[in-house]
Amino acid sequence: MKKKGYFNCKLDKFENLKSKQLAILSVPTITHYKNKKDYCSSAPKILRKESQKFSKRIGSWDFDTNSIFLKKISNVVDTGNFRLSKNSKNDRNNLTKSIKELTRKRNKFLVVGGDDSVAIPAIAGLKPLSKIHLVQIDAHLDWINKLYGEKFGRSNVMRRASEMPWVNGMTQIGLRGMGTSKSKDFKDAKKWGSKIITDQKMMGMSAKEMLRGIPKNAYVYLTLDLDGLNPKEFPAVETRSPGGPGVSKIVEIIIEIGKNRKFVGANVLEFAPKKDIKNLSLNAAIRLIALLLQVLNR
Ligand SMILES: [Mn+2]
Repeated sequence: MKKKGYFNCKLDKFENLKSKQLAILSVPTITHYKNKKDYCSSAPKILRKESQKFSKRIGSWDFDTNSIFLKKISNVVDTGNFRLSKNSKNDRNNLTKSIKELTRKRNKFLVVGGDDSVAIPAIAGLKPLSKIHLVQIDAHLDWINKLYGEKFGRSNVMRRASEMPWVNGMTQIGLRGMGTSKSKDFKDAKKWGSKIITDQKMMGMSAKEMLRGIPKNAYVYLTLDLDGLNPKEFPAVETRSPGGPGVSKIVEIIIEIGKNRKFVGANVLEFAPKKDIKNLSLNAAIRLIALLLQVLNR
């Protein structure tokens, strides 16, 4: 039997992508902190396999988008598993090159990870679009300059993004509790102009209010760290942060990004399969990936 991709979409080589097709890239990891264990590089394969069970639902009614579920799946191409070398700098460059090629040709894309470090080379690849607004959903600020001697790890994401001239703005949603960020990191983020919507602030806010202020002409990229979700709905993360938005709130935000905006791509990162409880997170991740495919593929 021929191998298939997410939701049984076509699985084909990156080189064979045609214009306007929506590409899925699976990236197990990129830049590991040397003192940390691997906890999510198996995620893309597990998610792909699970999503294939839902291919039976293609044609069902999707109540999130009020449309037929994955009606345009023929336009989606799974480009397989990103090949990693033993050198994270090489891997970053290769991923950035691939994403640059996509953005230059105006292909929309979804990156399935992998840990949050995957976001850095992905955002770097958005360069050809020149004006990008990032929407980050995360329990953490990720503005640390260097951690454990590394500048491209999962806690350095938004700091590195802020240094990219094509990143014009960012909205950071869901921050709470105490991460590893210091007050200087927070001050730098504010000074740079990041719009920070903490868990406390977002209570009672609609997605529309949260995203107000994103310039109408800007391209929007969503970087979703799944630990941004409430761990009672999404326990399968390395660092469980009590509180935070549930799946429904994330759905609302994704739908809102897709409205009247140039939504070019997204990444879904930090699913740590071994930490899951009764497939709660697996199911939630599948719903969010399906929604992103629906919204990006319009
Ligand atoms: Mn995080």
